[in-house]
Amino acid sequence: MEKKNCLILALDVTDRENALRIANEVSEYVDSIKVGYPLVLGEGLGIVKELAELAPVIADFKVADIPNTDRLICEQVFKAGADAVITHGFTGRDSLDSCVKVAEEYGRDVYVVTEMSHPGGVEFFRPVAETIAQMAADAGATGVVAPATRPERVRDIRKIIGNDLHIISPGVGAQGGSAADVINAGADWVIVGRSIYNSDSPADAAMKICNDMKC
Ligand code: FNU
Repeated sequence: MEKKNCLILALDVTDRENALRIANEVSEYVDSIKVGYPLVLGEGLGIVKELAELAPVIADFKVADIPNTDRLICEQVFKAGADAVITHGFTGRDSLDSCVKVAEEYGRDVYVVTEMSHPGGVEFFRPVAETIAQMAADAGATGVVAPATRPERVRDIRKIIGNDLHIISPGVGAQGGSAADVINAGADWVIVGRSIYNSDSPADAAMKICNDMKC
């Protein structure tokens, strides 16, 4: 993904019409559009191809299965036109290797969740976040997902992965995080959903976040 605005749209609406309207309105401000279960379960995987005409698509399926199933999932995701996939890391190195291998075959990207951004994200992830980040680096992942709600954790994770891996960071706005703070802490991109797609003017909301970050 090319870095222009440091902003990724989390497009968690559930219908095609709204999805395409919002994506069109904000496309000049975002470097990528992240889709997940809400939209894909609502409209089918075909929506990925339509959105990919506007911006590279990150498929946030938090892939977390045995290596063979992970391989099958990643193949479907990349065949559908996604530029990147988000996987979990707690399933272990063999599962992650499987995703990275498919991504390499297709020339696509893999981001690995380290510690999640919501309050419950500290319960199980906190003690293993650094280990998962190190594994992501060792496995040759493109980058990691780390919480904008805890910029200090983004700083910790940056120390582990160095500058070769990217950090994409959700939790800005609706979850309480600040885009500028987490970019200053070492994130490459912020991922923003509700603050943009629930706004009366998604384009203005996206532009304001870009201006705040001065990325
Ligand atoms: P918004 N997301 C997240 N925290 O919020 N993929 C994580 O730790 C993580 C994520 C996603 O709060 C979440 O599913 F790994 O409305 C949603 O799509 O701005 C988006 O990031 C945040 O949406």
